[in-house]
Amino acid sequence: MKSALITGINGQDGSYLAELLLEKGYEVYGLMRRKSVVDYGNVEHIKDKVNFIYGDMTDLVSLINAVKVSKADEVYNLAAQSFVGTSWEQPVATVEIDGVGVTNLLEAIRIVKPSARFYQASTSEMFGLVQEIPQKETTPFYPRSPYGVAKLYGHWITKNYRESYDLYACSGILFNHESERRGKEFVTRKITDAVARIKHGIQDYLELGNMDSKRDWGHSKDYVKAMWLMLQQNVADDYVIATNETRTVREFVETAFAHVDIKVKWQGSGVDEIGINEATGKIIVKINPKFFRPAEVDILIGDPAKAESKLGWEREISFSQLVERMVANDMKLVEKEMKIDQINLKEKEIAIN
Ligand code: NAP
Ligand code: G4F
Repeated sequence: MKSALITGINGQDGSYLAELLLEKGYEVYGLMRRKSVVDYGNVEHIKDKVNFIYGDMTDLVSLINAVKVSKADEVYNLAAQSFVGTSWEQPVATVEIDGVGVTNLLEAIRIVKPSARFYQASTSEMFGLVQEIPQKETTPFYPRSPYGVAKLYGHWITKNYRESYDLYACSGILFNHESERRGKEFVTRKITDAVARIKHGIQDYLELGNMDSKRDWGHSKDYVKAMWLMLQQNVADDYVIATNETRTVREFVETAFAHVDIKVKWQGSGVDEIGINEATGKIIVKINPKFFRPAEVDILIGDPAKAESKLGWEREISFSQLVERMVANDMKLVEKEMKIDQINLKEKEIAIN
């Protein structure tokens, strides 16, 4: 039985990867940060099948321990301060986790088990101010956020350890991938959650920043398969994982509302742009400048040709299916929340009477 260590196991990708590796018969170990209230996040449903190890990417000792305890054949480094917006508010923490943290983990592997295969979660955010369209493995990098800069360090240190110490170390340059498990601060989940609340009449409108920025959006479940494939090759290499399609945030908004039969009509421009429910005339989308970033990545579109030909990777979930799944999931969650609120209200009324 192979053993795998996943950092960031309770995040979006960590949870899908853990499910995939368990299906394949791996012994799965997950590195998790200690919290004041125990919270398994996205792996609550499989917590009895995973071996958890407490640790932190900024603590080398804890990583040495994790590699020792897990005796991992494969190490997937998915842990990160992954929200681009926060990286301007916490630039130092971001580089310590997303940059130096990668060196810590590579050192732990080099010291304890150099035969372990290593996956680094690199990102299309490293392309930033894009130098080529579409972006591929050879496209020059130009990061536009402290997050992008920190991840670029993680990317290069992975390559450097591969070349310096002959470690089997790969970077997957993954473009945006979302899911029903995506954090609600990311634009896609923020939109699908708001769509469900607006449809159910418990939220009036959705506030967004730059709706013109374009992203190449896939589903996390498809992308974790690529991570696994990268560690099953004869030679370690880096790969772009993307859909080769790009859409604006505005198009995502329109598609999400369309899944609950609401047609959005746009009026105005810039910060005065609004989205109106065509059927009711109500404003359902507004711009709030606080969601604009100090520097923006205007367009991302990746070319996954190398991964398709060398790894045999292909995505299965289309853009429309991705949005449909996210909206359907949030509709269910909001309905559940409303039912609980009703029960609580009834119980309060009974107690008062
Ligand atoms: P996510 O949901 O935010 O998960 C990040 C995970 O990292 C969480 O489990 C978090 O744990 C953990 N973590 C944060 N700081 C840590 C620390 N100091 N020590 C140990 N663990 C720590 O992110 P995701 O979407 O699954 O992404 C997975 C990886 O892929 C990240 O490295 C991200 O930067 C990268 N990536 C993501 C995308 C995308 O579109 N999703 C694209 C390209 C690359 P807590 O619960 O304790 O916070
Ligand atoms: O959903 P986002 O926050 O994702 P972003 O910045 O593209 O980063 C994600 O993808 C990267 C891969 O390229 C990952 F490495 C990273 O970890 C993360 O998973 O924002 C997407 C776009 C941006 O252009 C942002 O300015 O949406 C725009 N946007 C417009 N209004 C908004 C909002 N983003 C957020 N989060 N919230 C808004 O209200």
